[in-house]
Amino acid sequence: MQIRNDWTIEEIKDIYNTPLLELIYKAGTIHRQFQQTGEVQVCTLLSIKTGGCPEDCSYCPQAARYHTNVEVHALLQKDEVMEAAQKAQKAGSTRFCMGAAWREVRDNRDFDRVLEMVQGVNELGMEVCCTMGMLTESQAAKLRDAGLYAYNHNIDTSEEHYADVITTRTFDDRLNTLNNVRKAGISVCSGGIIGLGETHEDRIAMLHTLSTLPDHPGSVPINALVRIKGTPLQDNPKVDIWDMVKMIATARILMPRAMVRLSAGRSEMSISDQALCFMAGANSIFSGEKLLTTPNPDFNEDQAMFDLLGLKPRESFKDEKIMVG
Ligand code: SAM
Ligand code: DTB
Ligand code: SF4
Repeated sequence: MQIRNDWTIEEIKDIYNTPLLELIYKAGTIHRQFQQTGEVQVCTLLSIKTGGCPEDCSYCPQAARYHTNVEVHALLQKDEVMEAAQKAQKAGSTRFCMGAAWREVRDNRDFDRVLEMVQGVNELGMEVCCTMGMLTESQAAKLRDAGLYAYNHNIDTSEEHYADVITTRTFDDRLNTLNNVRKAGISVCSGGIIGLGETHEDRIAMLHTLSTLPDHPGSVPINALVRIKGTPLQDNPKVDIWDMVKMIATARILMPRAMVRLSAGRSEMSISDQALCFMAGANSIFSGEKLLTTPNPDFNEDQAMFDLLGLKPRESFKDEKIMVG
């Protein structure tokens, strides 16, 4: 099977609507062809600048305009970040992702400090990722030069549903940043959230956008909405595990080489729920007691799950090692 960037909506709809067990089997088969089975990438998040964000993303606890329990915190110091990265690395994590509640990156002293953090974490031998909002081409180049491996920037939902979820920026703004990241030679990490009130067509359209980008993202996080008190989406229904499985399996079939990440929502999932996601082609998780601001399974819990399911953590920079060796 070839890697394709020309998927049509109709083709994706057919895959998405395949009877579920058949879909899991197909995705599992592709997973075996393109990925090392039994291997899961372990990533850890740290919120380096928390809350007070000017955007209105209706799912987000960090938007200043909603009254959530998130405590606002200015940009951390480099040594605090290094301590967290070292702790994550000791626990077996190979990718460290720093999140900032910014609309966009600005060329100021905070950005200079982030560049130093990127350099420091890269020197530990971890894959460094950032998620900080919109980026220009020259900012992306500076991050790359500092050692940034990946940049996370989710498209979140379909283009059509986007304005129902966020009004302070557009879907095109998102694509533009992804383009800047790609042009700088940084690995693109982009996915979305389910449970935002979207239809199945919206989910299919979101996967269409991701799988028809000039290059498939290196990683595709699939998040289940974490319902946060005080946000407009606080009373949305809990995401059904079968919907997560369907999204993961479809993403795996469309983008065979991507790391498909079972992202937010794991603390509300059983081990068997998560096992289904791994069978459907997920091969990456966030581990550590916190995502950005909400609880997540800690390293020990995940180690126990890995032992039970016979999974092992993926080593860092594996793609590069394959290319060289
Ligand atoms: N401010 C930057 C941005 O929006 O790109 C970076 C941080 S933002 C918190 C990163 C991503 O986290 C969002 O794009 C969204 O996909 C995800 N996210 C935020 N709140 C969430 C929630 N309550 N449930 C699931 N995912 C969430
Ligand atoms: C992604 O796709 N999900 C992560 C990470 N990339 C930045 C964030 C999830 C946030 C969940 C809510 C919170 O903890 O604040
Ligand atoms: Fe701000 Fe990002 Fe949260 Fe949107 S998702 S409110 S941009 S921190």
